Amino acid sequence: MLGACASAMATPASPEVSVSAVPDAAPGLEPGPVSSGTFRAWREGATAVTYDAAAVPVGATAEVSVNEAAGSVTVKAELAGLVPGRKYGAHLHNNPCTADPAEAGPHYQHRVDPAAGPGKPSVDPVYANPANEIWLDFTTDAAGTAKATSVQQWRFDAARPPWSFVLHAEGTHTAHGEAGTAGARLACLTRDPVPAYVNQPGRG
Ligand SMILES: [Cu+2]
Repeated sequence: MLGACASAMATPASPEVSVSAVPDAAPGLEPGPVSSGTFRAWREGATAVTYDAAAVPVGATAEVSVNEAAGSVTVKAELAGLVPGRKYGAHLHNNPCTADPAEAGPHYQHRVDPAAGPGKPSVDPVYANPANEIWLDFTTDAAGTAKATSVQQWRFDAARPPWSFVLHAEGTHTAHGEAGTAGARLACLTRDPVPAYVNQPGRG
């Protein structure tokens, strides 16, 4: 299944690279608690883009909500307009969406895999697992809708919050050497930004 990793392999997976890319994309902003969008082909400024309209049709929708509490985070995704009865992989990734699916970067990791780096995604199940990353894999119902939830006993690092929700062609793999990979990147939703002080009262 290593061929399925192709897009991830091309990703700048270094945390340093990803973090430095975010302030340019959204100066003074951080991802807000609820983000939604309608998938379209890429256009400048798009926040919901489909890279494969056969698998994520134009007009399909996604909403992602992030609820951070003391010592925990709950992420919920709701989707509609997808291919009925189809399995998709889905995760939160580090960077906002662009015209290039790879630019969403690697998965957000609570404990960052020290072996990962540019062109070298984290495929070690010690780090690439659904307790250390936000996996939201789902199978659509007969109407093409789905819901998924991930609950973690940790919070996002405010210095490097996950900026995107990416849909993949396959369910997420778990074996060593391919853990976290899920085939081609089909679509991407950038989380809606809010001023950084909104969620940090001490800075307001
Ligand atoms: Cu992913």
